[in-house]
Amino acid sequence: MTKKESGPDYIFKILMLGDAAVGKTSLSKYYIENVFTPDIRLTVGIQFFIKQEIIVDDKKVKLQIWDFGGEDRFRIMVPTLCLGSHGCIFMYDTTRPSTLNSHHSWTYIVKERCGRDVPIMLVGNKSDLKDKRAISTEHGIEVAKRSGFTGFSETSAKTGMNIESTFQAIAKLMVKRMKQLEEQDKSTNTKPPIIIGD
Ligand code: G3D
Ligand code: MG
Repeated sequence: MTKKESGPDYIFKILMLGDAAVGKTSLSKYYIENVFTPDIRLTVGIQFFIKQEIIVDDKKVKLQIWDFGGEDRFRIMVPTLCLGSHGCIFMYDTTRPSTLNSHHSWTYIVKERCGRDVPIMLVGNKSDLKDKRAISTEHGIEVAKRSGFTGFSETSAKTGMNIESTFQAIAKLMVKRMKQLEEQDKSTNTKPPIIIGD
């Protein structure tokens, strides 16, 4: 008899946010397919990616990656997209400082809508473009600390650098948060039901 496959312990929704052309779609695609596709057109609205299974602290985790288009006219959708999100990656382009400066308006909405304890990673992409770099790693870390991000990393959707470890890191933070919520639930749920009218 073959052993029945069990499903994931957790299914997490991760929101990819950031200005247009910072590399959100390229990074998501690389993570799912391990390829860099240079001719990705500007994402319109929203695109979904599914990572079937990763293992985090002995838990099976499935990731739904919601890749937001980033165009200003779609910004109005973000508060709604935040509903039910377990984590968020805010991406900027290490060669364009304006893309880091815009994080305030995005992360404000995420914290308001998803909850203050939802993990948000700050991710500087295009780190392969060494000659064009305009934001140092140190500055990125400083902004992450100052602005209340849960984590920081630098990636390249071209070489694949740090992509696996970035998603693994946010998944670990989300598992930790879920375990904490489950514990809280247990401790507040110890009273047995009362039958009225007996
Ligand atoms: P977005 O989804 O945030 O809008 P895209 O960004 O993934 O569409 O990427 C925008 C452009 O940046 C694309 O170039 C893509 O190939 C390129 N890009 C994305 N990530 C990286 C990276 O890490 N390194 C380098 N060198 N380029 C990257 P084109 O020219 O196709 O518009
Ligand atoms: Mg895109």
